[in-house]
Amino acid sequence: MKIFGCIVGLALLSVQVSCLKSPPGAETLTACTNIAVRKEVRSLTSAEWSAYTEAAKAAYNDKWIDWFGYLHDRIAMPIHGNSMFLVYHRALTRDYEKILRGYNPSVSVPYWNSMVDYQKPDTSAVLSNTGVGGNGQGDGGCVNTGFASTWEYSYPSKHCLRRKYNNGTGISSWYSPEFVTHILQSSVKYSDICAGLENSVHGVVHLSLAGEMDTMYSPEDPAFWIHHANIDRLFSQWQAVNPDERTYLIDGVAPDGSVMTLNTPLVGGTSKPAYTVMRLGYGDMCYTYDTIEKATAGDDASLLKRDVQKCIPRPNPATEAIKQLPVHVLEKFYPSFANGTVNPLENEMTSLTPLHPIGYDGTFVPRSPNEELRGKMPVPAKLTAEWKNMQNACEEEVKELEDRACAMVEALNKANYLSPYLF
Ligand SMILES: [Cu+2]
Repeated sequence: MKIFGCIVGLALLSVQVSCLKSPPGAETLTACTNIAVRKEVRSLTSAEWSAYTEAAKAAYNDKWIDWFGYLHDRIAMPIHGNSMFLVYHRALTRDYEKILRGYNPSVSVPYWNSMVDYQKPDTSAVLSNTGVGGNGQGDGGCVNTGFASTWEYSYPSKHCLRRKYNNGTGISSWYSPEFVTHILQSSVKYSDICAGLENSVHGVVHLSLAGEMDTMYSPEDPAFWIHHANIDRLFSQWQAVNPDERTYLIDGVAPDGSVMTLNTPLVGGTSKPAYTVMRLGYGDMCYTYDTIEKATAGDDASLLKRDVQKCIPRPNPATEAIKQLPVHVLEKFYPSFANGTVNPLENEMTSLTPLHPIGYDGTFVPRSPNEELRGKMPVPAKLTAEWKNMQNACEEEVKELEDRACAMVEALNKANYLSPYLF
């Protein structure tokens, strides 16, 4: 009888058995005794942020950043445009985190929730002097702000840290929390969430920051790691919505064109099979995310703080707004909101306090059609031909996703939905 990984619980008169489907080999992965919690980069204390940047600087001085740029470049083809993408980048980000923890064991890689910056990414505090720095300057396009402003790399040849925003001094719109919520709720298979994230948030942030970020040695930009921690967070949340089914769910195409399985070896200097990185908190994957902790601790993510005057929980205006969309829009884009089964983990409308909260008393007032104060949701930037080529992306898959993003924005604007993340 196989009881490993099963949680046996009594529910009323019936016995409910919830069983994680773990593959052969996974039983050798031991539970971590210490689990690091990755937090949003803006929610770190200044001491936590400076510990992180000091560890990153030490890794830079020891040429680790050059190494990661070289490694990622050398294996660029097998790790993008197929089902290796999420699992490989999870392993890579964890390897980087372990290097940093060698300098300071208290450090974790923070994640950058770039979705909340989607309307005007260049104004994000993350891209400022107190964060990872901003746009490159002058002919060389060297970044002269942020903690890596003096960094120089030797791979592929001697150069500074470069960025070149895709709109000159600005950056075109990114993917919104609304769209990522859609991806989280509508992805059924591993290959859905893998391609959905790779070709939306992942690609657009990379190519619009440009400089190092639209090359295959992009790990040389410190933005790479906090961006990939965010992609991994979304993958982890999607898994955690239904751990029994999704922890070890994998499908799609492997780098060699065969079917991706849990035993497909991760590429890039390791022959470890994919199953070794599927379950957070086990084996080498000794970390989690603050959003997962909050959701599983029973914090009702649909509620923000208490209303101080009335002493009652205050509904999250972001979630309230989206729930009031017409039923046909909900059914098309937000199946879990439509059928009332939403799990906080598949609702990105709650992971960070909206920049511009509305309806604090809990009543949501839709924007009137002629209200000029707030803009309509912008359509996210599209992947460029060069990017798709470099990433080995499936043209039809990308087009389907971008059309869906466009249709979602149109439907929400038509319903006079007011995104709390718009200026
Ligand atoms: Cu990559």
